[in-house]
Amino acid sequence: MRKIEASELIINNDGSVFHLHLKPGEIAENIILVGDPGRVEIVASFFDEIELKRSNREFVSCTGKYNGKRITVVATGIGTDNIDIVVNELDALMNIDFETRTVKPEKTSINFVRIGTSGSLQEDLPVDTWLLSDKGIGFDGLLNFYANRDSVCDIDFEANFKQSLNWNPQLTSPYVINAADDLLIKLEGPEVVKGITISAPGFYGPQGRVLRLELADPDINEKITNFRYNDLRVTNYEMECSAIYGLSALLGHHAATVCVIIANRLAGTASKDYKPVVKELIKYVLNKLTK
Ligand code: R1P
Repeated sequence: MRKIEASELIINNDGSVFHLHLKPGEIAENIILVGDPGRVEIVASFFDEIELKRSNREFVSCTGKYNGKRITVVATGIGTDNIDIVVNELDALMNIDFETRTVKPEKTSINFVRIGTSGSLQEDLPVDTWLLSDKGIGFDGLLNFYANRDSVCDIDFEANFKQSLNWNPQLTSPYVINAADDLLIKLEGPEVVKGITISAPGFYGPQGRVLRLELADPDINEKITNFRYNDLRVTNYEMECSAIYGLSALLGHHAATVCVIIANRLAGTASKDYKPVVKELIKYVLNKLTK
């Protein structure tokens, strides 16, 4: 069996994994991912019991119990580069034996639910909407570094999207991944709207925002808003969903993302106070996950 070298999976002196500072056995099979490290405390405030809290850089985490079920919450910080670290290290904690540095023969599948914030690309999705992402579209390119990415991607959607947008080859080729059906079923309800989410590798240019710099494709947001494929439309921008879906699909985990819309890019509006709405969404997800 292949031994994973110390340089490839870095284990700290206390036996914890390099960035997350968590040890094997310290994470649950249901994991909530949030961007903002401050959001971990809000999720943990609902727990009936706290088992442990950890923090290193932006990777703040807590494991506890809600409705009698063990749950871990981890802050990823911003961006799909951080998702590469968080999902690979959480998978390693679950599926790699840290003593022998070998992959365990029996794999444990993790449920990842990201609770985030997002900007809407459709006029009829106002601020405060809860948006559950059926698909993630990666503008970030992360998944393209991994073998077999085509086996988990919606290749037809990708081709159609690129053709319809007259894709500028200067931009990284997008990848498209579905959420896990079982988690979508768990999380859906009259309170949430389903949509398709773009994860961008930046907040300004990569989401079509112009402050002082012009865009490589100035019409990109208008083309995205008007794009239709089998009656599907793209609904929102954020910065992590695609990589969570992609890495989960390749590793055999299940993933879903639900975000509060805090800005409507077409109407030019932004929420004055989105935090209470995020708090309500956290409660909603915790209840749905532990039913
Ligand atoms: C940008 O401001 C950040 O907010 C959104 C984006 O995905 C990005 O991480 O999500 P979070 O509120 O979960 O961080």
